[in-house]
Amino acid sequence: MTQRLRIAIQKKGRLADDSFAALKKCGLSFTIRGDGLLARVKNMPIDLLLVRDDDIPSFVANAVSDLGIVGENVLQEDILSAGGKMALSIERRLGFSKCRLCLASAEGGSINTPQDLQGTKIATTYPGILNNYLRENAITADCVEMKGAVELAPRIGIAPSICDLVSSGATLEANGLKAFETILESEAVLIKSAEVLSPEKQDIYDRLVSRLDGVIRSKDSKYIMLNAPRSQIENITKILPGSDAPTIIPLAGDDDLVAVQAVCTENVFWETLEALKASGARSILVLPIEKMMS
Ligand code: PRT
Ligand code: ZN
Repeated sequence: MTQRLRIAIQKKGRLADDSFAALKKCGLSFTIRGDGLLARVKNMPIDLLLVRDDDIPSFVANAVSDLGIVGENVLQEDILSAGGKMALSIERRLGFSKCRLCLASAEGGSINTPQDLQGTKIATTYPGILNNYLRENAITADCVEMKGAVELAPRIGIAPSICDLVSSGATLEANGLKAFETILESEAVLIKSAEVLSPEKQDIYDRLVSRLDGVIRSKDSKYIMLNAPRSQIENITKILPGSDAPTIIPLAGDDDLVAVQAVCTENVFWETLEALKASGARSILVLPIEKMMS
């Protein structure tokens, strides 16, 4: 029987949709049904284990699943509560589900810097990361562990400050709180069990990761096409963000103008187009790139 690579992903929540989308962009075809714990990928020997995000690191460390997609915040917390080590490795940073684990306190209150935390209480769902931070910064404070709704802690008198995830900042603002320190910048990561994969699974893994690299790289990449005076090629190449040597094509019936085409691996902003135009570029087109393989 063919061996199937198993990837643990969040079933429902803030990580789930982006994880599904990333895998679909890698060409995996699957359907997620109601209560299923396992989704079978139809066109590759891969199964998706659909679980709560908190279970993903331990499933991977125990080789219940070969791979997992999880937020670094959950991963770091689990590693710290496991004594600093788990039998897994981070293979790729995936660039989605970005958020910050922050210290926050009442707007206009007396706690405005990490030093102000000395001798106070801090409410959090991340006691491992928080205690580690406090230790490293020689701050003595009491960590009050909560399972959720941490943003309510100051208002109901549990603790004057909190340590919680922030993305847009709207939740803090709605609760009269302000962030004054970031203790972890988090994004989704691909993790892999330390257990050695069978050659068959290794093969599937290599194919998947090479596709994933293409997806990650093409995310901010654009294909730029423009016409420019031949004398300006050097200037224009310098302006194109993160591009290798562009392709230069002569234009029929015109000795001065050339067509320039390049893959830009960094974001192309309006400012870039304005700078290109100021250097004599015309008919500038910016196209999305769907897939990349080097
Ligand atoms: O059910 P399960 O256990 O799987 O999910 P969960 O409820 O534990 O987690 P979920 O789905 O809420 O989040 C999954 C992961 O998404 C987190 O572990 C983070 O890695 C990532 N993520 C990204 C976030 C946020 N952004 C985020 N904003 N997780 C939580 N939040 C919460 C935060 O706790 C706070 O309550 O959103 C609120 C703040 O958001 P803003 O936009 O108002 O600042
Ligand atoms: Zn969770």
